[in-house]
Order: sequence, then C-alpha cells, then structure tokens
Amino acid sequence: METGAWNGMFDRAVGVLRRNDMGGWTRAAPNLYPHQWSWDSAFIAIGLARLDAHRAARELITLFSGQWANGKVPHIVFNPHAPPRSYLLGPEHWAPAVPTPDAPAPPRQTSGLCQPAVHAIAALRILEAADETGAGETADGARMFIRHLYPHILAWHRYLLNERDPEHSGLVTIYHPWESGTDNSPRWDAPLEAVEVGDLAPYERYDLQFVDEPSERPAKREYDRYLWLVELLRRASYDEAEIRRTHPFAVKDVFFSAILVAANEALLQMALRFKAPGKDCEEIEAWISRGRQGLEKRYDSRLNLCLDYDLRADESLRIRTIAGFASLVAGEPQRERHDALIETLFSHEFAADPRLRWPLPPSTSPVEPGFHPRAYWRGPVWPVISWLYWYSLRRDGEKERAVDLRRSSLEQLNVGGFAEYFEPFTGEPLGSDDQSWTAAVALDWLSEDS
Ligand code: 2M8
Repeated sequence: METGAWNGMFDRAVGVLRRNDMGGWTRAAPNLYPHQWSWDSAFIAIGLARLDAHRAARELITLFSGQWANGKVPHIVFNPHAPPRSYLLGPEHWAPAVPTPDAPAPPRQTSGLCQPAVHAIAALRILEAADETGAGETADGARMFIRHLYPHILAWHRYLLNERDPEHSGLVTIYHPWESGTDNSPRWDAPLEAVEVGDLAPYERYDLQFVDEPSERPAKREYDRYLWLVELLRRASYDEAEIRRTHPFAVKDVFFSAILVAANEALLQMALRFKAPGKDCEEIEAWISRGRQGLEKRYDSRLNLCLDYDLRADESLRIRTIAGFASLVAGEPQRERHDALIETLFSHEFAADPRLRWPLPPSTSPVEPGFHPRAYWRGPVWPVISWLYWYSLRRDGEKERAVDLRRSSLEQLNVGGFAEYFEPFTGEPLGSDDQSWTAAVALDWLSEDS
C-alpha cells in the first residue's frame, strides 16, 4: 500500500465512508443523495473491501434485498429516514398504477429503474480481499455472504440479458437517462428532446439547494422529461413488454453493455469458484461473447468510438463522450480496435487536451459542441469513471497508462477532496462534497502500490 505520499488521504476517505454509513448500507452523499444507489453501492463495496470485507459484502446484500422478483436491481433503495424535502423522487413517485408482483414487498421501497451492473466486479473484489485476509470470522463471513449473493447476481444479469436485450444484440436497452448513470450527458440530448411531456404535476427541485450553482445539476427542460418518463413507466406498472412497445425513450447504451461484459467476466470467475452448474458457466460465456460482438458492431471508425443507438429514431448517437471507449471496459477488443481506442482516449479530444488541469478523461470531449466544463455529465471529470478505465487498462496490460491515471486521480482528490466531480480545466471540486463512491475509489487506489 502506498499511502505516504498522499497526506492522510486514506484516513480522510475512511472518514467519509464512516459518516455516510447508515448501518449496513451507505448513502451516496450526505445531503444531495440520502438513499442507497445501485452502482454507487457497488463502487462503495469495492472501497470498503479494503477496510472490512464483511461490511463490504453487507453493502451488496442490503442493496439486493431490494431486488425485484424478475431479477431487476433497482437504481434506488429508499431510506425511510431520509429528511423530508431532501430528494425529490420518493417511493410515491414510483408506485405502479397496478401493483406488480415483481416489486419487493414492503418495508423495502425502491425505484423502478436500474443502473449499470458493477456489482459482480465488487463481489469478486470482496472475495479477493477476504482471501488476502485468510481465515477468520470476518473473511469467512464475507465469503459466505458472496456465496449467498451469487444466484441473485446471476438473476440480475439474466434480467438484463433477457428483458433488456430480447433481440440478442449483446446491447442493453435503457428506458431513462438515469439508467445510464450518466444522466444529462449529451448522449441523451436527441432522444430526450423527442419525448413529449404530458400532464406533469408541479414539482420543486430539492437538489438545487445542495449545489453552488444550478448549472451543476440538470436543467429544468431535462428534469421535466426525467419525471415524465418515470410517470410513464409507473403508469405501465413496469410491464416489460408494454414498455418495450410504447415507451418513448429506448436506447442501446454501449457503456452499460460494456460494464455488463466486464461484470459477466467477474461472475464467471465466481461461478467457477463456487462450482456452479456447468450450464451457468456456458450461459455466462455466451453473454460475454455476445456483448463483445454487439459492441464491435457499434464501433464507428470515423470517430474511433463506440456509439449508442436510439431504437425509437433508428439512428446512432454520434456524440463524443467517455462512453465511447466501451470496448476497453468490456475487454478483449481486436488489437487494431484496442489501439485506436487508446489513441483516441489519450488524444487532444479527451485526456490529452492541453488545457486539462490533470490528464484525466472528461465525461464529454471538449471538442464536442454539447461540452460544458461545469455541467454534471457534460464535461467534468468523474473519479469513478477514471477508476473504471484504470481497472480496464490495468486488466488488459496497459500498465503505464493505468499507473498515470491512478496517480493523476489521486493528485486530483488530494487537492480537491472527495467531490462528486471536477471541473476538468481548473480542477475545482463540483457537485456534492463527501461523495461516497469518490472516497471508495480513493481507498481502492491507495491500497495498491501503483
Ligand atoms: C446521479 O443520479 C441521480 C439520479 O439517479 C440524480 O441526479 O438525482 C448520477 O450521477 C448517478 O450516476 C448516481 O448514481 C447518483 C447518486 O450518486 O447521482
């Protein structure tokens, strides 16, 4: 572990996670996000694994206690004790028009969307951490928890592969920008613009009280559409076939799809370790190759990026964002593809823009017209995304690139703290302070030697 150079950062990161610990689960941030978010929890578990494998496993177990009967892991599991007027969308906004047997029984209350499936990657990390600790109650408990979780993660992936990709394209369909995790990315501008907002009840933006400037959060125009899409899903009672047929926002998300491939690799390792039936392994292997093939088809050789696909407009979304490097996250692209993607990632279009404070990839390319350096997913650097690319590059033998990403990220966090995201040119911390997943990835980085 190389912590000396970073002035007590490890302890500061631990402090953030402890303060956000709600007892068995961690809120995404102190004020702005008082509930348990799905992919945040996976990253949080990756960080917690470095402290306490057993607690890390509990993070996932608590999240999965909100899993739906059809396998879906909801993007939010609600905190019944969240302060009033802290987060706009409470359980009442999600209540299905007709009760669905898929949603978990009370007292668990959840949203009806999902988010990228980082969970298997986290679960494998927890097992590795438990193995490093060896025997003992904590490590054994963690292993037992993950063994128990394995079929639930398998069911989650099966939901994504079946319900979100009945075409067997290898690509996951999302029904809301929130499902991508990169909410107001310009990736979603065109498909979102095409959504006609109906009779939306008036609402108040509680989120704006927790940031310095409204531009750090999505605009009203976007929020109206976010709420309307939720309302439509609720009215459809989350019926998958109905949504597939009628929902106005349906996009094949390359980044979500790529994370699922990487997660399936982790799931496969778990299946082998737990001596799961051979047919589980065959099924997961088929998902992995289908995912990689799907991503390969979404590669655009003019932009040297993978592009999302709008199912409603029947067109590719030609926007240069961090999601375009999806095949690097999925792993094992053809050599030529790998090299082209690396070249673009480290070109002036992304991490080598000379104006950058640190050579870290901005969420949207500064050469893209929709780029905005302060606006949430439209340009700022997000440490969790830097972590995902670091993880992918390291896994695929790009050692030097990975070392540089880690070092620059730690410098960024050492100066700016554990902010939600950062202005790419000035390094100014933006969004929420003390964001749990930022502290968690710092812990993971600090626990590595390089
Ligand atoms: C942001 O998303 C939520 C909605 O899910 C919001 O803006 O209210 C995104 O950054 C998302 O990726 C993240 O999981 C969530 C909590 O950190 O915040």
